Amino acid sequence: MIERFDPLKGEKLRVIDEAGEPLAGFDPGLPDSELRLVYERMVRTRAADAKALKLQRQGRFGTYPPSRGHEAVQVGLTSAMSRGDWFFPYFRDLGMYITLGYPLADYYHLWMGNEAGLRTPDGLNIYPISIPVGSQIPQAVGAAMAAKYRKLGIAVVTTFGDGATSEGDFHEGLNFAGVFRTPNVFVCVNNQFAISVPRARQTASATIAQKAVAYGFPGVQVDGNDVLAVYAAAREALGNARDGRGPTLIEAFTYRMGDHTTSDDASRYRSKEELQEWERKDPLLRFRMYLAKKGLWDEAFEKEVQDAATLFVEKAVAEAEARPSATPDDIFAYTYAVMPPDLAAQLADLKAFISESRR
Ligand SMILES: Cc1ncc(C[n+]2csc(CCOP(=O)(O)OP(=O)(O)O)c2C)c(N)n1
Ligand SMILES: [Mg+2]
Repeated sequence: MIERFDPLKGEKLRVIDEAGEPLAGFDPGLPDSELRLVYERMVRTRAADAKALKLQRQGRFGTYPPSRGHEAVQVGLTSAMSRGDWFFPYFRDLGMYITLGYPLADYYHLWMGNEAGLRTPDGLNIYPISIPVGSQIPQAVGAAMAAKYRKLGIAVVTTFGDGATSEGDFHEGLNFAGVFRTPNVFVCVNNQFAISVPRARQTASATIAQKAVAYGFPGVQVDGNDVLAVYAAAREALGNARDGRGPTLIEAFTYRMGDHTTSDDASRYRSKEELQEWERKDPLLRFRMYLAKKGLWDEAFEKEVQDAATLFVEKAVAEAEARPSATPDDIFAYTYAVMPPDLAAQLADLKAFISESRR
């Protein structure tokens, strides 16, 4: 199916149109219970994101990158993954964490400033978040190479933004993946901006998906506000990776409805009209219309899902805030099993500075 969409022509895979109508041909055929679960995950993600923003404004959270508008990519992709697959995230992936079952309290704890929140619980194959743009891509390729040598039959997924495609790491990673046919699924969350830099200033290519052509493997552009389109593309790409048919690049075309982070003001570089246009394309709204047409959504279901999301979020906040605050040691604790001498010296300096400034 992926190969039927020519990335050079900018054809986008779509399953649901903007009015919530199903389009013939590519529906992944999920059972009703799964469809409702996907919606619940999207609602939880939106609620958890909105809460994070409020906490930041109240001084209870650190700098935070909101992801309103990305829910279809986040939930569609991870809903298609299997337990054994690995995930190498970027910094705007809240819905991935929620869908993969990472405790929200841990995720909040991280953005509250404590790196202990990055420790993935046993049984979840999630790598720590990469803040340096694109650096997770070669790491994901290395992990996929290892999986291939060990014949694990798993896929290794990594996400990154449109801005990351200008980094050397992107090109080195994809080139290597193409040559060695690693079991990778590369997902570019093209939200059309890298902070204030628009996509047109990032690359002269018509699409990001077409970059896969140069590396010798399939690339597909999907409507990133259509959760079933993302799911369908991801399921096929994951299957190809697991079965030894090599990597795929998925470009999910979407929009970040909020600011880049809580220290940004997107109204300085994007128009109100543009934002309003994308609010009409809201991924939750579209999926809700689709579910309603299938008789799977009504007001009572909405209330049930919203109430459950509020409870889920409030529990995570209470749990994260009940934990001890970060200490100076925490800044140094989570990189090496045994701290190298230069870091130990820096930690001693920091402690001396703190105790002196308290005197
Ligand atoms: C190597 C590197 N350069 C610059 C930055 C600063 N920075 C953080 S996010 C960002 C833009 C990323 O844009 P994109 O990849 O499109 O992801 P998005 O934020 O839009 O989700 C930049 C330049 C960084 N974190 N790492
Ligand atoms: Mg971007």
